[in-house]
Amino acid sequence: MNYDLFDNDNSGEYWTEGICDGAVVLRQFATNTAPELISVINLITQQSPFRHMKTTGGYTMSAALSGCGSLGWISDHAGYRYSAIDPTTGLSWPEMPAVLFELAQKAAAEAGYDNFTPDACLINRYKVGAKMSLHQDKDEQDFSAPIVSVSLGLPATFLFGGKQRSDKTIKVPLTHGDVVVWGGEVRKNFHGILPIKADSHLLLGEERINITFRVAG
Ligand code: MD3
Ligand code: FE
Repeated sequence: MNYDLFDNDNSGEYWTEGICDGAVVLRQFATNTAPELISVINLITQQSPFRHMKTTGGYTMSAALSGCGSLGWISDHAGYRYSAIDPTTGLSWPEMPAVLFELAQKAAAEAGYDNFTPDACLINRYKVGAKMSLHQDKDEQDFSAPIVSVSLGLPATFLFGGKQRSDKTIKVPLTHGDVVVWGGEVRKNFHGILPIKADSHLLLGEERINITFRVAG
């Protein structure tokens, strides 16, 4: 692991940890902007409310989903895909606020991806006990672009696996303000989130929110 101290232009300190080729954690990169992120998420979810999607196997996901940007991720009888229309409202997803877009673009640039231009921003809400089982993200069109993820609120244990479900996993703790850039070699690796432990966070209470930015279309 390599640790380096930096300062972003919001005068917040952050440090980087390389997980492996293609995956880097920017610890505390989003801490300073977190209050602003939370307020825009509140506006987004007034327009496109959190909902529990069904898996193709018929299970209801314990994490609730919303999103913004020109594309959002949906799941129904026909399977998983990106859609320009939010099926819950019948309308477009809310526009991606500049504070979200700019945070994602800056984080990607830190990891060596210039001009990252996400068209989908998925917002996952985990209450205590919610989890995300091991899966791959492969509904996007462009796998050369990285995924940028931002963790807010309660801490989580991220499970990071390999190309096959049965590959060994490592655990990566993610706390409020951490940003991870996943690209290249690991873009299609299996990953998941262990059940969120009971606790309370000063800004978000008994919740964890994860924001992921993708080039989906
Ligand atoms: C590694 N979300 O929305 S974000 C998802 O914390 C998802 O809500 C988790 O997995 C969460 O699909 C994890 C980190 C993440 C996202 C995508 C990845 C890690 C990834 C794709 C490939 C490898
Ligand atoms: Fe995922």
